Amino acid sequence: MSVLNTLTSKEAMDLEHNYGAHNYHPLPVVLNKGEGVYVWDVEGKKYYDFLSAYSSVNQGHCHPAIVNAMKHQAETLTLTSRAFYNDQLGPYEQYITHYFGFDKVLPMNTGAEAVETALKITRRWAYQVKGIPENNAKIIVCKNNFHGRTTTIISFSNDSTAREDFGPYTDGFIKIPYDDTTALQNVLETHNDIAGFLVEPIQGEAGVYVPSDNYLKTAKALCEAHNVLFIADEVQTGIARTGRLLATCGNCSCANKDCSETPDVKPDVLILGKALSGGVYPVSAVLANNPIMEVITPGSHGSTFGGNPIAATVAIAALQVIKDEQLTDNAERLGHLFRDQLNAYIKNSNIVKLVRGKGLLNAIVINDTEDSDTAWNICLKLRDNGLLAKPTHGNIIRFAPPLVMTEDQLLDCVSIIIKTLSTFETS
Ligand code: IF1
Repeated sequence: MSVLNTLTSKEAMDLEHNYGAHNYHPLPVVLNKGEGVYVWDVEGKKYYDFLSAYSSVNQGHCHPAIVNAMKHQAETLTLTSRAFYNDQLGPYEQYITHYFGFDKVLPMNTGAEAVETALKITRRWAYQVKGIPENNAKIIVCKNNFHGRTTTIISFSNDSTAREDFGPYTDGFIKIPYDDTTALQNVLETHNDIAGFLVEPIQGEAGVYVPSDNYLKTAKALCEAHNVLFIADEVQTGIARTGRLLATCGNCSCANKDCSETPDVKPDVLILGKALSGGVYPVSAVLANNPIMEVITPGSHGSTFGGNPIAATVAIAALQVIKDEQLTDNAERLGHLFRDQLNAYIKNSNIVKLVRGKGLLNAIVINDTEDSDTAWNICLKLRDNGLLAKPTHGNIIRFAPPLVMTEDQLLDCVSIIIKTLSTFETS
């Protein structure tokens, strides 16, 4: 331990470079501590975290209620596998199904595993309930989606970096443009072998692309009319991130006053991950009602770690923090403040084209080409000025701080961002 604690940033980065596969290109900063909205690097410099581990740390770093739940359970019982019952899983299953308003949950670990689980449930439902002939079931997905990195999931990605030379790919997916209900309707009307429609309520990796107002509601209605399952991947958008408990804001328990302004969309299959644990442990889940979830029978799906006692106890604590600290409302309020402040700056800016997002899932689009290094350089400068963010698609910077931020902290962050951007203005 003492050796690790005395590493410099340079030494830590060299070790990762020499001994780790090169599957990432991290911003050069080496972190060793987090608390609330802050992280610290090994040299002791403090930063605002504006990525939140891709919206996992919504409840803030090392939230004491979540960490204490984990500590207590880690000292009591960690893993039994599902070969036996454990005393934490049942209460968690009851808690999370009541929390989101579904009959049943299937617990997994990572987001990609939960997406895979949803695809398997959807296909089985298509054969056993809808009556599609064997091996014919198709699932509609959207262009520029991001749902994870398993072989099947990258089969329906159109990001060449994520899929190149990993073939042969899995069949059975039909890709349509995002935010296009006409395209969805066309496919639904011309095919009778459609099992489901898998969609992100806001496309995160694509650059925080928020669809038009009635998109999800219309898409859900079309699915319903064609007896097709509406599958919402809320791995990134869920758990208060967008100023709603869920970005689809279905039959949820969110106390948001503005909730009725957004059309209610209740997914048939809901996929959660990331912030379901507040970022302390890999916990994901698929929720559905009985007529769908009952297609899963013993032996047809599972995972050694899925539904383990630590995950169960941690997830209850993480969901309870969302309610206790009213993080949905905070994300909504601070999101408006953030976009208002940046929009005021953008009026006179030639380096930033626009800011978009919902709640505290936002992005700015830099006025340069996708292959330019401007956004990367801005992120390096933001780091120097004490705020960590990461570019996506070259010219877009995502801003997703923990939802426990205060208004004063947010205004401090806005001034760091504006101070940084202004050094890139060409005028
Ligand atoms: C990486 C992005 C975020 C997701 C949705 C499933 C998963 C993710 C909607 C899979 C994961 C991640 C993974 C991370 C980068 C990241 C990401 F930039 F790619 F788009 F969050 F913004 N569905 N998103 O966003 O979850 O298996 O990773 O637990 O490095 O791949 P996972």
